[in-house]
Amino acid sequence: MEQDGGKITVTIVGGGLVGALSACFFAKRGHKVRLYEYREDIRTAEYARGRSINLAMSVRARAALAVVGLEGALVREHGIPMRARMIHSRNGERRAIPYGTSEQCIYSVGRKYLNEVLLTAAEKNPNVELYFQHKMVGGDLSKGEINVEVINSEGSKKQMMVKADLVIGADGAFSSVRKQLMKQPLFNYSQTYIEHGYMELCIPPKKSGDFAMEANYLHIWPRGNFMMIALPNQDCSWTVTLFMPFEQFKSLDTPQKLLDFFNHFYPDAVPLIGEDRLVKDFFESKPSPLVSVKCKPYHVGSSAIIIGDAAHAMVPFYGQGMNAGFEDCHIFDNLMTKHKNNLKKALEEFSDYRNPDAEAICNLAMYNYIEMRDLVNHPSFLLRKKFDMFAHWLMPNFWIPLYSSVTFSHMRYSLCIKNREWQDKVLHRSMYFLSFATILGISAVAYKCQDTILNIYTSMIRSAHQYF
Ligand code: FAD
Ligand code: EGU
Repeated sequence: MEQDGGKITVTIVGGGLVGALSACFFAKRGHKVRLYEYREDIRTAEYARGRSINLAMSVRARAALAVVGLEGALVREHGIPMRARMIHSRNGERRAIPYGTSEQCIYSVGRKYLNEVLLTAAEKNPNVELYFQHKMVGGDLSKGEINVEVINSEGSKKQMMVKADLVIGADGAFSSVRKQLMKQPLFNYSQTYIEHGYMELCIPPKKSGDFAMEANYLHIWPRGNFMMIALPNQDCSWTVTLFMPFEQFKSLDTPQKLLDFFNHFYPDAVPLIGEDRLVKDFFESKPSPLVSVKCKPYHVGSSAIIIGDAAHAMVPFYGQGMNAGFEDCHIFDNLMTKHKNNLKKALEEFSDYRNPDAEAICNLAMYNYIEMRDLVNHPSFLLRKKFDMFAHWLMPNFWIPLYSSVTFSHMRYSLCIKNREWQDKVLHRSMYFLSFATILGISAVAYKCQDTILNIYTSMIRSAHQYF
């Protein structure tokens, strides 16, 4: 291995959120980094409409950003805090449900801005080189080699081979690096598409330039088999994401059907989006699919690893995809320190340690998707939510609801599930105990007051006799 004084060369595939952050981490360690991104540079591109326009960021992502010194600039100065959910009913009623204590909040951050700041921060290091319009098309990961296709301005393509000590695959849910990993023996892989797709719409600012809805909330319109969610943007607009089965998207094939649908299910949103804008945005875009991907292991020998969505794409119903991806970077950085840049050990431990957690959050997100569809309005589900909040308020360090441990703690995702299972057990046992105690109590009272009960009973029978 060509290591001089512990310094290695790293090839990063993918300049999205996780790839760009990972470049910052490796640059900070003093390694030589080359990053290859398929798209053009979003900082100079004229028009770039990516996936979701803004994202909910919580403590896991923030902790990772803090290590590379970007937490303040990106989150506390740019992000818009969301302290509660605002639930919109069909009849126009709104109800706020706080996330936790007054300090606990999540932040809405613009994806493009986040990506730009991360790329610029990475590029500030003299040991980082960014290559845009460079597409990874193959390679031999066990040798640290990748083949890159360069699309130059005339549109002609050229291939070259890039070799490094370590290849990081941060190329998203449809990862090309993962495609190479699939050739490894004993590599496990599964992917699931859900029947829902998503489409992004927009609520523009008011004429006065202000937010059209209360800012500092994550707005939700739950409607059983479909839902809408809105996050605030820096320019006082809202990005609204509509989640719905593809079949249903297809059935809304005329402006009238679309407006009827919205007036029926989201009446309060129609004037906010505006009828013309709604029709225009809806028919100009098409719904995007949502995929969940699990695989194992994440590495090849001592020369390649996948992180972020490439390793664990999930459905967005926990708002944790990017948080988990940033946490990957953070954990890998700690492992490099722990193993003194020994790649073999760091890669092995990363796969072993991270896989159960990545699969846990994929499962939680998928479970939430099912819950959102089927349970939101179920009384026992709401009761449990209320109980969890109350118990957490009573014993903040003892009873931590599932979403709190996921969103506001650094607890391993797999432990968040274990914690929940423990709580379920305690609750079920207390229920049994409570019903048993109630029956026992009633019997005891009845036994103690036999005579009185008997007296009342006989006098009732006597008085009843008068009427015959
Ligand atoms: P990506 O962002 O997909 O980046 C991959 C990059 O690799 C891209 O730039 C791509 O061009 C490049 N690339 C791909 N193939 C190649 C190749 N062969 N060669 C070179 N480059 C390549 N997460 C949250 O934490 N909070 C949220 O609120 C949230 N909301 C979401 C809402 C929706 C609708 C969706 C779909 C996702 C949401 N997520 C959220 C998840 C989040 O978007 C992802 O987890 C995150 O973008 C993953 O980052 P990444 O860098 O791994 O992948
Ligand atoms: C989906 C799409 C509310 C952004 C899950 C909550 C999401 C986000 C929730 C999207 C929901 C759902 C949680 C956060 C967050 C909630 C969470 C989901 C951000 C259980 C841009 N989810 N999301 N849960 O609690 O923990 O508010 O596209 F509607 S943030 Cl589906 Cl905390």
